[in-house]
Amino acid sequence: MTALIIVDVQRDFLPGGALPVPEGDAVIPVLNRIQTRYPLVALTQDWHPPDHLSFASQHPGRRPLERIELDGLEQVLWPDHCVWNSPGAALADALDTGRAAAIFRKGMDRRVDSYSGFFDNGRRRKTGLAEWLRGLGVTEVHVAGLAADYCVAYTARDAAELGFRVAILEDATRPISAAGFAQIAAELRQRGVRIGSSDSVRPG
Ligand code: VGL
Ligand code: ZN
Repeated sequence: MTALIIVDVQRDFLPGGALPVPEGDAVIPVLNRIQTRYPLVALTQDWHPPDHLSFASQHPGRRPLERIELDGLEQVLWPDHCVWNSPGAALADALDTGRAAAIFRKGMDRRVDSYSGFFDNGRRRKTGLAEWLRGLGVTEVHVAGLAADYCVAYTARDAAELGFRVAILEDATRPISAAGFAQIAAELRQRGVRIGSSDSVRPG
């Protein structure tokens, strides 16, 4: 069975939000249209405490997009975004969530960022997504949402490593940086991740 994983389609990642992904809102009509093709749809939601250490505001003198070392891991500093229970953390208003079987939240531990829907960036803790998918008989996942070069790419990479067949739906994702996505996409293809349009990559 193939599941659709919709990553972080939240207000803060849309134009006008705290960490806007260029054209981020363009993924929504595509996702609404293709969801009915999938027997199983899961969502992820970036969900940070207000003092999360990925926020530049927690590091005096630092600014968003600078890189630091955090607990032994390289960390990009972000503007404050997706603060739990804040309006910006809400799923996009226009996203049809009626068919979603579950929402996996991530990023709650202030000391470690969590791009992937499966693990935190240090791979110290699981979200339970892999076990949930396997328990339902899922062998293939199609990943889409925001942002292509961060949470979508990390989710696809981990899914491949966990043994799922994986595709990224190009027309249902947008990157923060196009160059960044091109680089990580090459790496993902080498790991067997397919990257194609939602019309060419169909659920198996
Ligand atoms: C994301 C940066 C920080 C994402 C989340 O959803 O891609 N990017 N937090
Ligand atoms: Zn985040």
